[in-house]
Amino acid sequence: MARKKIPAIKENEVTPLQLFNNSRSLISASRRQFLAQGAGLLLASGLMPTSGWAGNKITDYKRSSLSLNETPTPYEYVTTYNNFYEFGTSKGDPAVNAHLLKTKPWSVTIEGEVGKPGVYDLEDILKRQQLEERIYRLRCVEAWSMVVPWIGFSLADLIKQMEPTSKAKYVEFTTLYDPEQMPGQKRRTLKWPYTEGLRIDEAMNPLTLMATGLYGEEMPNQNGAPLRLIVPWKYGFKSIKSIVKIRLTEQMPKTSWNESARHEYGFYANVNPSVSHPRWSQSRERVIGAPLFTPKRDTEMFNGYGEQVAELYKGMNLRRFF
Ligand SMILES: Nc1nc2c(c(=O)[nH]1)N[C@H]1C(S)=C(S)[C@@H](COP(=O)(O)O)O[C@H]1N2
Ligand SMILES: [Mo]
Repeated sequence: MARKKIPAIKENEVTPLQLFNNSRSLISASRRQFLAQGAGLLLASGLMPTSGWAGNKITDYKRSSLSLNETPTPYEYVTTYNNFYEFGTSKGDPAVNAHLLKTKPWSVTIEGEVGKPGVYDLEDILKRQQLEERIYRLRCVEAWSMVVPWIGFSLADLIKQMEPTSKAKYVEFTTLYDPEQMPGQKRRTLKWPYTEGLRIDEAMNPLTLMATGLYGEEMPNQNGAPLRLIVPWKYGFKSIKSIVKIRLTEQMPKTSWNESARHEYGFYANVNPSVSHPRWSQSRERVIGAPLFTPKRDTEMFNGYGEQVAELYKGMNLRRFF
């Protein structure tokens, strides 16, 4: 196979490539392995665009005591092994295609059972939030996981500012719908726009994060820029990306994955090693970016957050409400 040259890049696009070259967060073994495993082929072939990679540093954030004390998955894996069906269904597709998404300016509609509905500029929302870095494990329903230093703010703070009414029992989130920017939406892989939902007490839990960045930088598009949810005790699909609408409701909202296959993806989707997916076990998980031959990791109940969240599900049959 003929090898193409890496195209020349402009100065303002240089950050991600510098990351690869300087190996800021990498040991060379993991870099070699990354290249060997294919994501690097995208780079080598010049297919990896750089314009979708935010790269801008976030400076004003605190470190959170809620962080895991674990080494994060290398940046390359976090930003090239993604599920974001709006940009294609293969893991490498979002890193290649998500540069099509325009994330500035960005507005978020806040509506439903709130005292302060409206269409807000994300910039204005962010002025009122305290950003924190939280190292959380993302455990995908497909039985793999990664550890990511996310940056974001507590969803609870935003909800309080929205002044929920007494009828607010659930929160519904919606991703942007724009097939020109999100070409995966031209295919009916899921019902678009992608939607997700939480019960209000889950949304108000201090662990629940609205993320705007990772690894000290603004969120790369493929990871859900400019605003995504992270619910660390639930399977990854609950962590909806590129959010344009937050609606507080009295009824349980519909969710894209539940609608597409309700026997496989429940509304709760709590990480639970003892409740199998109909087509595979959930007892263990493949650690993305780990050295070759690393054994799978035992999946933990609630992804390890039982102490903080088990109370939310007291008396519920988690086999039935999966
Ligand atoms: N809008 C949208 N959000 C989404 C998805 C998606 O396809 N579309 N995939 C979900 C799934 S299945 C996972 S595992 C996580 C992946 O997040 P990451 O790419 O940052 O690892 O995003 C979730 N959020
Ligand atoms: Mo997932």
